Amino acid sequence: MARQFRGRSSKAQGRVAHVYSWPEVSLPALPGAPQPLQLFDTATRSLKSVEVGSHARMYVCGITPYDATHIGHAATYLTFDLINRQWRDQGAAVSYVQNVTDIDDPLLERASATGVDWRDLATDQIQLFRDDMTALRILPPTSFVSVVESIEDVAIKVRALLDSGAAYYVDQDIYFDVTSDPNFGQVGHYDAATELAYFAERGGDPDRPGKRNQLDCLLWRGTRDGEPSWDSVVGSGRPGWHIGCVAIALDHLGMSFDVQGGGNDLIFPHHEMSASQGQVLTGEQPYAKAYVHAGLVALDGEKMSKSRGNLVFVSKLLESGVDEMAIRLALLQNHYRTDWEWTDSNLHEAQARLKRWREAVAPPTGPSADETLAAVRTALAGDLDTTAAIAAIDRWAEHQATTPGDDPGAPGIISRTTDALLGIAL
Ligand code: 5CA
Ligand code: ZN
Repeated sequence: MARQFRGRSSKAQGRVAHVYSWPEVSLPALPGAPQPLQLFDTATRSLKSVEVGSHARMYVCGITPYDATHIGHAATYLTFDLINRQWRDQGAAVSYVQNVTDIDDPLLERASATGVDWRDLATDQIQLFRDDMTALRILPPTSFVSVVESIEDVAIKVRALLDSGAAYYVDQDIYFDVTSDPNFGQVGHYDAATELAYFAERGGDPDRPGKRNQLDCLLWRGTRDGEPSWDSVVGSGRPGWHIGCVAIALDHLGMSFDVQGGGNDLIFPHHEMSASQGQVLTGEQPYAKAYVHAGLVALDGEKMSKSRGNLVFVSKLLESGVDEMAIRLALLQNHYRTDWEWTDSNLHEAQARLKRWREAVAPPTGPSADETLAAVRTALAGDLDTTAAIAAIDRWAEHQATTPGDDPGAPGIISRTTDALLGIAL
């Protein structure tokens, strides 16, 4: 059983420790000109120029801290790390916000099933995630924010939705009325049957009596015996899933931020509900300028997921002595938008490639690297085409192996290119 936790709102009491991000990664500067970034936007179903000027703003949905960090999580956070690196190469300052869903049904269920206090489970898993992100050289968020530390802000948003008529009570719980947003459905573009199926599969309760619409989602769950709850401006209870992300995104980034990110399992309902709630709360549009979604990683033919338990953990691979840069390169060998399968041969290919690259940059001279750097930049600027970027480095390494070049700056430029743009330290 999850131990009962009753507390006042976190900020009011200052009881909840702030969750800390992980260490900064230094980025070498590169010569030449960066390229403007284009990304596939789920909402417009097209490639979109993501022009950020001197300041970029990105929100990426964070983990629910149990069973972290599997290779699927790592692939998703790596995708947004590449975007971060593209913007940094352009000289932009990046406000990068990531949440931790440290209060939600799946976390409480796992804690209860394993007889662990839900807070201890979350704390341990967040630390594991930080360590894995650090090992994989993922740039840390500028704000790493937990839902528990944001409960007062969440409750204020729920109160505002109630006051405007966009939210209503069902017994002691509060729901968002999806018809309050005329643009609902414009992130995912799914038909009604698909929306309903995803909603039911991904944490929704379409058939609860008393709801106005089947797709209306929970904003606030009133206190239940044996469940943690907090006192707030909407009474005692705990936040629903989507509104936690909305509160954190709006408080730390504001509306119309550049990229909302996550795996493609979050398109509906999570990012659809987030966009709607943000738009209804502020009366402004859009919630995010681009919605970018990473494909899902599978193992043995099925999506890698905590509920199925078919997981490959980053920490286990590291413990078994696998080079962290080989794990990163194995992930980069797949285009972020396609669903793909984790296999040993993918990892072996990455290990062999990493060895070739390291051998190629070891000599003091090499073939000119200017074209290679430009090709890597072009590939990544075109919707993060990592396979083309890797092929460009492969060509340079192959050239070096067959007819070594005499440019004294070249190996250094190649190392800095893989480091700054791909995050691979050679
Ligand atoms: N806490 C919520 C988001 S607010 C959540 O979805 N948490 S999660 O731990 O389940 O997933 C964290 C991130 O990893 C999400 O962006 C999710 O889309 C992504 N993810 C989960 N499973 C996979 C997978 N098999 N392949 C790729 N990405 C995945
Ligand atoms: Zn989220």
